[in-house]
Amino acid sequence: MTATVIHSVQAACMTSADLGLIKDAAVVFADGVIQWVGPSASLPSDYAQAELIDGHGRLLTPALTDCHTHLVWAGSRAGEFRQRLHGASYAEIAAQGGGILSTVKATRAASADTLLALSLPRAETLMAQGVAHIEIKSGYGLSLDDELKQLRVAREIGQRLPLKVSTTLLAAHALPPEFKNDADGYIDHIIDAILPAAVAENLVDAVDVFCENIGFSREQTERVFQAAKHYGLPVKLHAEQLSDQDGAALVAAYDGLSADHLEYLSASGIDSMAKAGSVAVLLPGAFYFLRETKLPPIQALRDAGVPIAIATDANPGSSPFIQLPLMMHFACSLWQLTPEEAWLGVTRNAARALGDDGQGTLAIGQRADLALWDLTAPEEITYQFGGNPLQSLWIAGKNVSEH
Ligand code: DI6
Ligand code: FE
Repeated sequence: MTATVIHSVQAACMTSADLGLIKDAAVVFADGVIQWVGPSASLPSDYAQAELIDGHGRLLTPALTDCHTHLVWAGSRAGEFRQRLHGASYAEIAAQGGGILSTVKATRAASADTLLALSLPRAETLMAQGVAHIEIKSGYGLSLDDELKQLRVAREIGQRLPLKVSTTLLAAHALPPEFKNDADGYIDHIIDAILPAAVAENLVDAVDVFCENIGFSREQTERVFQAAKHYGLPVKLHAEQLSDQDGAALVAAYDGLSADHLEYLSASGIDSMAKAGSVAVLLPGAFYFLRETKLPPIQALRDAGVPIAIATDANPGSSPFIQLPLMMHFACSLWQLTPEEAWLGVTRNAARALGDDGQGTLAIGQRADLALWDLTAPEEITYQFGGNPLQSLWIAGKNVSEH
């Protein structure tokens, strides 16, 4: 086994709240796994034969994880952006058959090949920013064939690119026209047809629901969670984005990996999440783009010790951003997350939100997903806007920068 040593770096190990910084560090990996981390001066002599990479004092971190995206879609909603700037609300546009359903129409009309051609560059864009692991949700198909089509494209992205893709079935994202006025009937269809077929093809790593006054009720959400549990699949939830439906407590009761959005999260919801160990996935892109004013309860989440992750929510309607470092900047500038919290939010806590516990840290035994940045301090990435400081990216020990 040939080991690789990246030395003379400032390493942010993400092993503690202060990021576990080591000033002049070396990181050793072999066979795709981290073998050693510590001060360059203490590097064991066993690695004398290793391939050496001089980091020239730059910042080395775990590669990033984008733990909440809707990356596979067709069509554009720029017209709705314009409508909103002329005074219509997101909920009004949805009620008129626009919103999510307009993307459903375009996604249904697109072939799998077309969807792949549209989505692959989005995943490559994230990789170019230092992202090694992304979650991709379905939810723009809303029929058996179209949900499977979206999930197959998501899996295909993971095969075409070196990055890791976790798939999430979000068939309960909106009510399809075929089930107008019959939300319970659609939930039956998800449970009886869509979920079993997706599981049979190994297309599902987790199950999600849009629990909202313009989405699905708590009772309907729970029925989907029961079905997920039957298959041994972990759950997560779009919760408390536009109103408080007590969804976070529900997903916590099912040992959910995460509750996502959370602007309207209550104190009791926070308490349930803390007890269950569910991650709070915050999505500042949607908050910003929908021009929301209600902030997620960040101080209360901190006080309760709920791990906070940050993701793009990349989608054409509420967060048309394929830019994870920008979300770190938004989280800091709009919500006063600290740069340390933003970093943990796209590394260790984001991995945990996908059930990939321990990943997103520079620690022995973890997958060697590493990012080398042309930066001298971690806070620089949360402060600047534009440009791309990524110098090199390794995924499972393979340098993929030239991909
Ligand atoms: N919440 C969101 O922010 C996205 N889905 C959801 O449940 C929006 C999706 C869209 O508008 O297309
Ligand atoms: Fe979302």
